[in-house]
This record gives sequence, C-alpha cells and structure tokens, in this order.
Amino acid sequence: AFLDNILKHPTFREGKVTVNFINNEPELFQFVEPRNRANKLVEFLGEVIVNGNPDVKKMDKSHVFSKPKIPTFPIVEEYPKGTKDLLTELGPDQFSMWLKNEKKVHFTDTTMRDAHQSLLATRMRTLDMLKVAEGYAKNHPEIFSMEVWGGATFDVCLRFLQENPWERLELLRKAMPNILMQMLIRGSNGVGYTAYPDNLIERFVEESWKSGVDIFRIFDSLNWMKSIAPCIEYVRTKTGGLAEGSLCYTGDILDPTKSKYNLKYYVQLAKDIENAGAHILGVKDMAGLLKPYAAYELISALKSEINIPIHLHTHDTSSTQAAMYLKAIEAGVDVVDVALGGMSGLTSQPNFNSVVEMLRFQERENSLNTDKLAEYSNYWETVRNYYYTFESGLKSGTGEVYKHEIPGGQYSNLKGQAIALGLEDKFPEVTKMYGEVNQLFGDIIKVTPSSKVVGDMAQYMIANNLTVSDILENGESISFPQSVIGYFKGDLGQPEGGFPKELQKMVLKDQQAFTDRPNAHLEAIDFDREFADFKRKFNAGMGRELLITDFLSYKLYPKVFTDAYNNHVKYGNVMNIPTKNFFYGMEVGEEIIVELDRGKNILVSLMLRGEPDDAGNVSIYFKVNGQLRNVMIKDRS
Ligand code: 3PY
Ligand code: ZN
Repeated sequence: AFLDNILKHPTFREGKVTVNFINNEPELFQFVEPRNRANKLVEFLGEVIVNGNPDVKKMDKSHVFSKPKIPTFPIVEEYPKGTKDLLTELGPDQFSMWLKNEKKVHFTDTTMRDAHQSLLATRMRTLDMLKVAEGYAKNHPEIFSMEVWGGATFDVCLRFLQENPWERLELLRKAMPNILMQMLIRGSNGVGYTAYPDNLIERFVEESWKSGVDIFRIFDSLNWMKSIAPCIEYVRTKTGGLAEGSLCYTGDILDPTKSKYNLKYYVQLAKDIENAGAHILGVKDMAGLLKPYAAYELISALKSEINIPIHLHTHDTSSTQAAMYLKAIEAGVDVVDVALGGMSGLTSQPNFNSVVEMLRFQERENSLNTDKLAEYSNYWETVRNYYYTFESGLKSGTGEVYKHEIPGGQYSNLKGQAIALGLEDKFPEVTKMYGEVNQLFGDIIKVTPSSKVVGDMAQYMIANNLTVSDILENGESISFPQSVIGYFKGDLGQPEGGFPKELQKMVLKDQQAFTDRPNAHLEAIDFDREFADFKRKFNAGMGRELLITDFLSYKLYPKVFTDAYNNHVKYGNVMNIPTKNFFYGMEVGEEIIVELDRGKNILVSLMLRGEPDDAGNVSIYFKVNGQLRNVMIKDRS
C-alpha cells in the first residue's frame, strides 16, 4: 500500500521528487482502511435501532411519514442560463451595476439554509436537498441566489448530521451550476462563535469560493466595521465572488424614544460598508424588527445615499413581514429573501410563493412559475415532517418580538430547549429576561454570536433566580457564564457606545479587556506545518486523502471535527441513509436502498431484532444485498 501511495502521488507522477519527498508528504502513510463500508453502515443502523440517534430527544412511534413527491423537470436538457452565468460573464463589479439597474425585484431562496436553521434547528440533511436541487435550478433559473451554506449549517453538519459541510456545498454546486450560491459568514467569527486568526478566515473564504460560494453575506454581531471590512477584502482579493457587506438592523428607527440605532446610524454604517468595497449592501433584519413604514424610510434613505444594490433579509416572527417587503420594494430594494411555502413563515422567511403573487401585475413583478414553486413547496412540506422532532412547537406569529428582539433562529432554539427541559411554561420569563439583559448590557446588536451571550445570561439568571438588580448589587460575587465573560473581555469586538464599565468590571474581575481587534491577539496559522501535522494526526480513518478543507473544519471546530472523524472511522459515510432511518432507525421487515458511493447502491433490510442478553447485547439481523449480516449492539438504556 505504501508503494501504491508513492506511485499515485502527484509529486511522484510529475517527476518532482526530491530527497525530502517521504518526510514532507504524510499522506504517503495513509492507507485505506480495511473494514467493509456496508458493515459499518449496518453498525450505524443497528446502533440507532437499539439506542436511538443521540440527537433525537423525543420520538413519536406512531408518527406517519408520507413519501415526498419530487417535481418533474427536463432531465436531459442543459441548465438554462442564470445569475451564476451572468456573474462569470460580467465579473463582480459589473454584475453589481447590472443588479442595481434591474427594474424587477429579485429573490433569494433561503430554504436550504436559514429557513431550516430557523424552523428545524438546522437539521435539514444534504440528501433531502439533493433530491430536488437539479430540478429546482432547471425549473427556476430566474432565482437570484440560493442561500445554502454558512451560519449554523457548518457546525450542525459536523456535530449532529455526521456530514462534511464542504461536501454538501460541492454537491449543491454541481446540482445548481447556473444560479448564484450564497453563504452567511460572521465576519471575523467565520462560521463560529468567536474570533479566529485572520489568515484562517482568509483561507476559509478562498476555499468556500472554490467549493461553490458566489455571494458572501458578511456581517458582524456588533456591526463592528473592524470585523466586516477584512472579510470584504478577502472576498475581493481571493475570490471572483460578490461581497455582500451587511448591517444588522435592531430597534425601531421610527420610535422617537430610541435614539441609539437611528436612521443616521444605519446610513453611516451603510456608507462604511460601501467604502470598504462591498458589491452589495445586505440589510439583515435577523429578528424581524423592521416594520413596514420603517423599511420604507430606511430603504429610501439608503437608496439615495449609497450606490450599490440592496439585499434585504428578514424573519417573519411577527407575521407581518410580507407587508414590510412590500414597502421596501416600493422604496426600491433590489433583492429580498424568501423561503418556499412549506418552509416559510414564523421564525423563518416570508413565503416565496405568496410574495411572488403579491407583486403580480405590478411594476416590479418578477414572474416566476408559481405552479412549479407550489410543487416544490409541497415537497418541502412533506420532507419537513421527517424532522418533526426538531420543530420548536411555535404555532403562530408573536408581536412580543418587538419587546425581546430575539433573532428568528435563536427564538426557535430557545423555545425548543425550554420544551426539552420541561420548562415550556417558563418560556415567557426567558424571553422577558432576554430583553432585560439586553438593556443591562447597554442595548446591543443581537445576532450570532452576541445573541448567544444574551441568551446564556438570561437562562442563567432564570435558572438561578436572579434579577437585574441582583446582578447590579452583587455582581462581584457572581461567576458569570463563560460566553458573558468572553463578551465583556472583547472577544467579539467592541459594541456601539462601548461596554457598561461597572458591569464589565464585575464580570471580568481581575481580567484585562481588549480594546482593539481580538484577532490581533491570535497567532497566525502556519498552514504548511500545521496541515502536515493534521494529516499525521488523522491518518488512515477517512478512507481518502485529507484535504485543506478538512483542516479548516478542524481549525474552526477542533473537538467537533475530531468527534465527527471518530464517528466516520466507526460508521463510514452515513449521509445517504434515508432521513427516516438516520434519525429513527428501522422497523423489522423494512427495506431501504442506500447509496454507498456514486451509483453504487446497497439494499438493506432489517430481518430480526433480538432481546438483550445478560450483558445487555442485542443481536440485529440484516440482509445486505441478499446476504445475512448480524451485528451485536450494546443496549445502553
Ligand atoms: C447565523 O449567524 O447563523 C444567523 O443566521 C444570524 O442571523
Ligand atoms: Zn436570518
């Protein structure tokens, strides 16, 4: 195998071998692992059958799953030309001008990212997306962009779904080559919860572009330009994609009693973003606080003050956000974010199908095929049912959002956590406390990761029966949650108006706070050395050569990557197991098809499930392609 690796190595094949070849190339020591992949797969299924998927906290045995209907599309025909083709033709600067001159309003479809992040705790699996991606791109080439990556999807892919996020991105790119693909990136926090070394974020941006991202929606959780600007620069210098520098909207510009985040503040921020080189301005209304008339004011002002196109994002938590879009469209917004019907509304985005209809026969209409959109909406509605265990339980919109200002994604998460802990009746207290903590912290922008800090503090105070006055009076003797300490230390950067000094002292005790970029205190990554070490550490288990993208996953989430790697060693590739079986196991007599490799399917049926023996081991009998296989699984209940 060693000789085989040498012969296959590109350096060897290109005749560039030097005396250090063997020392410099750790992948020469990576050997394909011997265990059969089908065996690993049934090991995984056996584990879920006996012990359940650890990610599934509540299971309803009587739940009925119906088969999603995949809309038809012209399979053999070429992809119709779309925005990706236009970007290739025009380049980012001219593309941005084209967009600004468009009369009709454009749409970004968030179904494959923010919609499921906000409704289903980000658990949507690649398999369910790929079933419709090609058809969707062929049926709807008018779509401006598909938001498919970033935000929490990166973490959740690795942590809970046992998928490689980069592979998801590459597969979606192949399936949708004609439409722009979009990601959400948290400035210097990347797709994580804290600052990373600058050269890590730079490389991450570069590799994301290579793997399929065209539009980078860049924001900072405190609207801090020092975190947004470098990321815009990486997109401009390392990719051929579009930098969408974004401001996060909070408060209410029409409320005369709220002066901190007023129209002037947002216009100045938008100018800073434009001056930093953004091709598009993102207006990111993460909590759905932008009201219709405020949107009219804001978008009108931005339109007259800046020269780049404007892309608006919201969450329909209040249930009035389609009205907000209408006013924003009247004011000239260029693109709005929507989600397909079955995955829209509540903490997700407004309904794509309905917003298209809302504008029909009007000046700025963009006539998409709504019958076809409805078929895809039905697909997602049926698929969503497979993820019932991750639903937040939220049944209707809520006007309370204007008080607590909790972002859409976080709201459903907090609600889900409260239900799981049996504290559903305490949920209104948590949301109220969230609003109070925001004021205590000086009224800050709340979006990942700053929103997590406020949420952690609110939950901590409820759990410990603490009020705001308790904190102010006895803060010195309280040990605050880790994320709160990090925030006051400046790990997420500097908030507008600075930190409340006394509280900061109470939280930090003797620790010193940063006043500059937290990244300035992080050592740059030595890619050559560390990547080689990485390959040595995670040697044989992947069954393939380790890539720079694996290394990036590891640097962003060391523990999560290591756990995912260990799972991969044990179970192999589980991303093609049907969603029902991945989360809920199999029933005796059930037969499923799983694609092991491109075009290589195996047929798995569950024949028999034994009773635990004295040691608690359960025998499970499968048939794999007609051959009997038995696995022993320890019952850990
Ligand atoms: C994220 O950062 O994941 C968000 O969706 C923020 O709104
Ligand atoms: Zn969002």
